[in-house]
Amino acid sequence: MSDTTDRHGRQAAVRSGPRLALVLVAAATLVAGVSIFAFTPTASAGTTLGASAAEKGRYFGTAVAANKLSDTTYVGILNREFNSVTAENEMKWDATEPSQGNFTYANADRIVNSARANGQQVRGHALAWHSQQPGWAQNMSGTALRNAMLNHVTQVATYYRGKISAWDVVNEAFADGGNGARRDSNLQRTGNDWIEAAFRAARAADPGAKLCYNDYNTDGQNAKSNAVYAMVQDFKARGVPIDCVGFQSHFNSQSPVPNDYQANLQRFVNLGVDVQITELDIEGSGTTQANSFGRVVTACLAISRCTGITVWGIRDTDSWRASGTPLLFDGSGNKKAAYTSTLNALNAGGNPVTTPPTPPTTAPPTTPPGTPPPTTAPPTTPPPGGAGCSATLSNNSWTGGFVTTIRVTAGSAGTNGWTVTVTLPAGSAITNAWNTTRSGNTGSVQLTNVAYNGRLTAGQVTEVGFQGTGTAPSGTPTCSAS
Ligand code: G2I
Repeated sequence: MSDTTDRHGRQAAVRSGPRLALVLVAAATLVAGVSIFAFTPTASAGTTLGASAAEKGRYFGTAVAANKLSDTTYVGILNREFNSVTAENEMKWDATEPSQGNFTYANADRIVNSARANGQQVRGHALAWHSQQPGWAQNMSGTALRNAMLNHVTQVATYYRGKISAWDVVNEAFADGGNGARRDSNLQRTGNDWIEAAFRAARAADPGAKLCYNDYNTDGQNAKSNAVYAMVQDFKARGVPIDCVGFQSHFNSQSPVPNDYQANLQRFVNLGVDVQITELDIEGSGTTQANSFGRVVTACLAISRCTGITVWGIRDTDSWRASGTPLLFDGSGNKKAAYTSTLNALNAGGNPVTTPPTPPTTAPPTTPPGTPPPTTAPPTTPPPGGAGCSATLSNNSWTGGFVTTIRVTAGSAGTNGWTVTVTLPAGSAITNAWNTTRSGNTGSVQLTNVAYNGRLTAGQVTEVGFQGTGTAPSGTPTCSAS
């Protein structure tokens, strides 16, 4: 993530010089009452959306459709203006697991590979959602559906591990209307804890990705956003892994930008999560539309943990509601007034991002570069595990299920390979595992290294994990090295 930010930030600084004065004047004119002297002394004005956002430590992204990556106008704007992308449909359940257990990533990979080649980060959208489920999942219920959903979350997040800045782990799980209830769906009918189970599975699969809850009609304070707020508050209190809340921000004349938009974002930040604008589009045209985009961007930039903005498409004709002309570029790819107000608001705003680092990853400790190999005799106290290896386990549990992380530590001789034995309580079963090959799924289960994590140097640590139904294992697993 920071690579992207740095890269675009530096590009911005280089590119912006000759046009700086012009853009500053434009910004000052648009944002009445905001003095240009409010800029920090080193700030320069970005000339693209991504570069300008990067100067404030943020990203500016767009939804991308894989079948448009051969459209040169589309790709030209994409790679000039944006430093984050979201797959519009290609990472959804129906696209990635069309039949149960068969995962297809070709279209999503086209988007991810394009993004990586162009220094753009990728938001993952969406792991668990009532809509755009494959037919086989639509017809499932109960434990079978719960396990299928958790397996889906685990498989997709594992496949893209290390490539996703933030996942929409759960999308649109609350009902519209006045009572703040959960949306009825096959997933909801598997039990109210399906959302936290999905978040736990996502964290175990990709510990480096920020994990977001994402929804619409939550952009101001109302019964629905109050219900999401209460869920996030509860998750934070109970240690359920959640890092961010996405506000889709689909606006039109019936559903305009709420007056308390910024206040609503801020109250979520006050719970200890980042906020992101995830699917911004605003139907309309001309100055009215431009002002609305400016308000949204200004609100985000005023909030130190509003980490980025994604618009839901590039040209009006790319939009899921094209007739509302809700985007920043017209059908020919020309910049609209809404583009100019968005860029000006990015250049004029606000507070730099201050957000805690992403959750710790499980990379093994590395020896600092240049450290000479030890010349003294081997230590008399061998590392944990002696010449073999040792293992510990930790659990994230919920009613009826768990995710277990196993830490394997090599002993003083290092390992060429290892096997950990864990005993599951009666009635418990492993549904899937990662970074390991397992024998069996109940009772005494052996977990063996895979190709890339068998060779460990003395004291080196690697982590593997599994997910299961029933009660989590406890105690200390045994470890044998080869
Ligand atoms: O509906 C707007 C967005 C609301 N929030 C979640 C987003 O995931 C959602 O995106 C839209 C896509 O922009 C549309 O492109 O989700 C729609 C489906 O709920 C997408 O539409 C679907 C069409 O309904 C399908 O007929 C079509 O096969 O796109 C599919 C792929 O082009």
